[in-house]
Amino acid sequence: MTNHLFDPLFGRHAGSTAPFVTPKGGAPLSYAAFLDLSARMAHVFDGLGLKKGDRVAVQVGKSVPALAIYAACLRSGLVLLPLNTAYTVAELEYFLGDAEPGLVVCDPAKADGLQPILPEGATLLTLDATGAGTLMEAADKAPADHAPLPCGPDDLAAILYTSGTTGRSKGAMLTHDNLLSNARTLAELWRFTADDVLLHALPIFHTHGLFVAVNVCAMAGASMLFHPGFDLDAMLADLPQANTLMGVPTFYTRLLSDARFTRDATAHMRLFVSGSAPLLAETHEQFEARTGHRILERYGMTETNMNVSNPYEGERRAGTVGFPLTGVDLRITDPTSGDPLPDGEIGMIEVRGPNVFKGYWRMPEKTAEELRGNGFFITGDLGRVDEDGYVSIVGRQKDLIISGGYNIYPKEIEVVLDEMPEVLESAVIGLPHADFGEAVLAVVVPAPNTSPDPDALLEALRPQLARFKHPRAIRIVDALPRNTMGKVQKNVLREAFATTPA
Ligand code: MLC
Ligand code: AMP
Repeated sequence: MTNHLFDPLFGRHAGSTAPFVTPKGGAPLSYAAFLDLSARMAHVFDGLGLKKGDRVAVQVGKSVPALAIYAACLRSGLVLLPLNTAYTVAELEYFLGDAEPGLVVCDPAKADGLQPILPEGATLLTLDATGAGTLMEAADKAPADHAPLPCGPDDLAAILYTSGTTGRSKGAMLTHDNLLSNARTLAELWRFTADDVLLHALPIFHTHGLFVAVNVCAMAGASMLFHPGFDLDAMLADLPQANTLMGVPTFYTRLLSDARFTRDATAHMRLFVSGSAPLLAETHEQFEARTGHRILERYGMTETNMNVSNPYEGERRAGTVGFPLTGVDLRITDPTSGDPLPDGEIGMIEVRGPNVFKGYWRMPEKTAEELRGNGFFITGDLGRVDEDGYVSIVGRQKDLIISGGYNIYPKEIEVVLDEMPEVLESAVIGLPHADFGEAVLAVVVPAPNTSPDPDALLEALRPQLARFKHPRAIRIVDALPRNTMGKVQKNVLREAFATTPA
C-alpha cells in the first residue's frame, strides 16, 4: 500500500543525507532530517485523532517547520489548507467556517484572535517563524518513524482558496495525482536534478512557492535556499550559492533595478522561471540584455497547477507562455457559446489534464460552472495560440487584479466599501504599477449628503481585508460610468484614472 504523493516526492529520500532545505543564514537540513521532522509532526496530528481527509489550516510565517507541516499532512492523509499570512481575522473566519479544519496552526501572536473563531472540536497549535510554539513542543517528544498512510491518486492533498468574481472565496481541491503529475512533468521539462540549488523566496501558501518550487525540487532531489521573503540584498548575497530561481515578475524587475545584478553575477545560473502574472516583453528583453539569460515564462493557476510553459531548449518567446505541458489539452473557445475556435483567434483558454483540480470544496454549482463534464476547466483567461503553437495570454474575462503575483478580486473590496454608510457604491480597478505590475484603485460615489474622507475609508478597510488588497488610493466621483445595460464600465474608469499614481 502506497501513499501516492508522499512516497515518490519525499518517501524515496529516506535516509538521504543530501541537503534539502537551507534556511537563510542557517545550516542545511538533509532530506533525512526533514523527513524525521515531518514524521514527528505526523505523530502529533495522528495523536489528535485527525483522520484521513480532515483539513489542517495553517497560517504561519515561512520556515522549515512550516514546510514540514505539508509533508506531515501527506503522511497522515490530511488535507493541507495553507493561508496567506496577511489575512485578517475577518477573512480567516470565512475560511475556517467553510473548510471546518480539525486542526489550525497559527503564529502564537495570532492565537488569541483565532480562538473565538475556531470550528467546533478543532485544536489550535502554534508555530512561530523560529520554529517555537506548541506544535514543535509536541513534535519534539514524538518518535521520528512514521508509516505514511496509504493514499490513492484521487485523495485530496490540499485545498487552496482562491477568490471569485462574486467576492466569495472558493476552495480548490487538489488531489495527490494533480500535484504528483505536475511535479514530474515540470522537473523533467525544466531539467531539474539533484545538482540544482533553487533560491526560494516565494511564500509557501500558494501554488507557485509550494507546489511548483518545492515539489519540483523534491521530485528531483534538488535543494533550496529558503528565504522568508524577497529581500533584494539577501537575494543578491545568496545568488552565488544557487543556480536556479523561480519568481513572480516583480522579482525580476526588482533584480534589474539593482546595478549589482550583472552578467557576471548570473553567469553561473542555469534557469530563471517566471509566472503567476504577466512578464512584460520589455522586462524579458532587458533581462537578456543585462544577463544573457532568457527568462522561462510559464502559465498556471491554483485550480490547475501549471498548464503551459516555454521550452527549456528552443526559443523562449517573450510575451508568450509557451506550449501546453505534456498531458495537458488546451483549447481556445468562444467565451459566449463555448465552441472551440480555430488557431490564431482570441478566446477563452480552457485546459484539461491530470493537473486539473477535482472541483471547489462544497460548491458543486460553482464547480459545474467552471469545470465542464468533458474535463475542460474554463480558466477565465483570454488567449490565442499562434501558428507555431505558442500560447499568449491577451487578457482576462474575469474581473481580477494581479498585484505582485497576488490575486485581488475587485468584488471583494467593493462589497466591503459598499457596506460603509458614507459609500453609495464603488468600483475597484487595477492600474499599471511599475513594481507590482498592477495596483488597486477604488472609485467611490458618496452616499447622499455625505463627503467621505478617502483616508478614513482606507482606515476602515484595515481590519477587514489583507493589506495587499487595500487600494493604493481612493478617488471620489459623482457617479460611475455605466453602459446601456447598467453595468459599470471599468474600462472607462481605467482610462479616466490611467495617469493617477497608484
Ligand atoms: C506586499 N504588499 C503588497 C504586495 N506584497 N501590496 C500589493 N501587492 C503585493 N503583492 C504590501 C505590503 O503589505 C506593504 O504594505 C507594501 O505593500 C510594500 O511591501 P513590500 O515590502 O514592497 O513588499 P514585499 O514584502 O517585498 O512583497 C512583495 C512581493 C510579494 C512581490 C515580494 O508580494 C510576493 O512574494 N509575491 C508573490 C506572490 C505569489 O507567490 N504568487 C503566486 C500565486 S500562485 P505597507 O503597509 O508597508 O504599505 C499563482 C499560480 C501561478 O498565481 O501561476 O503561479
Ligand atoms: P491564481 O488564481 O492565484 O492561481 O492565479 C492564476 C492566474 O494568474 C491565471 O488565471 C492568470 O490570470 C495569471 N497568470 C499566471 N501565470 C501567468 C503568466 N505567465 N502570464 C499571465 N498571467 C498569468
